[in-house]
Amino acid sequence: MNKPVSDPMDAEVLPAPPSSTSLRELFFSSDLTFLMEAHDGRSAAIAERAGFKGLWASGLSISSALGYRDINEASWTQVVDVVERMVDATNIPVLVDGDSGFGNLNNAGLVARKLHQRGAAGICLEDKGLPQMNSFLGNKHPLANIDEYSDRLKAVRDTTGSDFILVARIEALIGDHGLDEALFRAAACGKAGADVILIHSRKAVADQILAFAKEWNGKLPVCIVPTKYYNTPVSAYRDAGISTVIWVNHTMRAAIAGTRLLRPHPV
Ligand code: SPV
Ligand code: MG
Repeated sequence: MNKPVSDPMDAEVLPAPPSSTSLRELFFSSDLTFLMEAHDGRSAAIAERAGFKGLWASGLSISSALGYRDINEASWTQVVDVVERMVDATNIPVLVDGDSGFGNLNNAGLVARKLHQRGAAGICLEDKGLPQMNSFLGNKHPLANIDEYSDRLKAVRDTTGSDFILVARIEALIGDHGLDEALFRAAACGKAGADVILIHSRKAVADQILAFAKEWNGKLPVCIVPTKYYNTPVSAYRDAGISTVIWVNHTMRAAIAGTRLLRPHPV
C-alpha cells in the first residue's frame, strides 16, 4: 500500500517503493543490510525513498525531536505514538529502540505488545537498567543482572510471537566489561529467545566488533552501530559476516546541522 506523506517537499523525493522485505529476511539475508534512523513520519518517508529497506526508530532521536534528553524522559506511550506515524508513513519495516524496556519484564512485555499492535516489525532491548543511559554518555555503564534481563527478553518473546523481531543489545563492551562477558551475555540472550544480537562499541576503530563477530561465529545474526568507528570500510563488516549496519542517529544529525544554518535575517 502506498501511503500519503504530508511533507511540503514531497514532490522533490522519489515515490515510495511498492513492496518491502520483512525485517527477518533483512537480518537473515546473506547481503549486508543497512537500516537508517528515523524519528517521525517525515524522516521515515524520506529514508524509505532514499532506498533504505528498513528503519531504526532511535530512542535518542525520538527523544531529541520531542525536546527531551535520551534518559527515558520520553514516556513509552509517546514513543509508541511516534512509531505509529513512522509505520503509517512508510512501507518498510521499523525496528524500535526500546531502550532497556522501560522497567522490568512486565513493562518490556507491555511496550513490545503495543509496538507490535501499531505495526512495528521488532524491538531492540539493551542489557542495562532504568533510566536508560545513552551509550556515549559518561564512562560508568552498569549492566543488568543477566537473569533479570533474560526475563525481559522472554516476556517480549511470549507476548509478541515469532513474527516480531527481538534484538538483544549487549553493552558489555561499552561498559569495559570485556569480550568474554559480551559473548557470555549474547549466548544467554539466544537462550532467552533473541533473534539478533546488537553488539555496541564506542571505540574509534572496529577491532572490538570484529573480534566479537569472529568468536560469535554466526550463532545468531549480528548488527552493529558504527557511530564512533565510522572510518571502517563496510567491506570489513561483510568479510566478518555481520548481518546489519544501523546508521542510528543520522537523519536527526542532518536535521540539526541544517537547522543551525538558519538565521532570522539574510546575512
Ligand atoms: C539510539 O539511537 O537511541 C541508540 C543508539 O540507542 S546510540 O545512540 O548509539 O546509543
Ligand atoms: Mg537508544
